[in-house]
Amino acid sequence: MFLFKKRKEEKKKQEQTKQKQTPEEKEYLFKISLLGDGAVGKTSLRRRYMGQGFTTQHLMTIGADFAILEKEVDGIKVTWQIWDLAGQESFKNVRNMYYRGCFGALLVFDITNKQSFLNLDNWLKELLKHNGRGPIPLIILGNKVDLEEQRQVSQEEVNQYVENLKKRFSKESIEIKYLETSAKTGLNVEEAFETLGSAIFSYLKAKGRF
Ligand code: G3D
Ligand code: MG
Repeated sequence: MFLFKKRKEEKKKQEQTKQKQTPEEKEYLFKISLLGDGAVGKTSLRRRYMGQGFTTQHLMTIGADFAILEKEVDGIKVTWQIWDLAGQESFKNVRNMYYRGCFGALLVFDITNKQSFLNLDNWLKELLKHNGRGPIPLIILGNKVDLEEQRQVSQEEVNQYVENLKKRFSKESIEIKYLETSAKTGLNVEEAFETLGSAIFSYLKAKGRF
């Protein structure tokens, strides 16, 4: 009886300290997913961002990789859990685990491949269906901008798409942004993840979970 009471008191104390922690002292775990057709550059972007010193686990049964790394966002320590499809972009049986609980997503298309842009909506639909959290921050990435001369998707049409999404989710406290990247040259790759990280913090603040 006494032990039970003591444990309860300890737990209460722990919870109180947790509440008193400032954002700088708390530890954040951000699960995010890279979405988009095969060959748009998801894995390359992830590798480019992570550089050296990360661990990737391949989950063979679900056809996905996930990597864990620590990087600061807005001066706050964040443990990122970055999910990436392992070459099986149609993976009907595993999407639950892939999407469930994500705090944000990078929706990637290839600017030299129009169809990969048109398919973004399907990826988004999937995410919303299986995420279990409702709309979450989204960064749209037009990748392979180093191949500008082969461009098939204009910035105007992407901006239009983004504006429509913003209207669609105007009642939600989520940010949606568009960036053009190159996993080859590294252009905007850090920015893409950092922008998503900041957007996730804003989302958590709006939900009172910061
Ligand atoms: P995926 O994970 O979305 O399937 P990958 O895509 O990262 O495997 O990339 C598919 C191919 O596109 C790879 O070429 C990769 O090198 C290339 N790629 C990825 N990002 C860029 C980019 O920004 N610019 C250019 N020029 N190529 C890119 P290979 O030949 O290895 O299949
Ligand atoms: Mg890949």
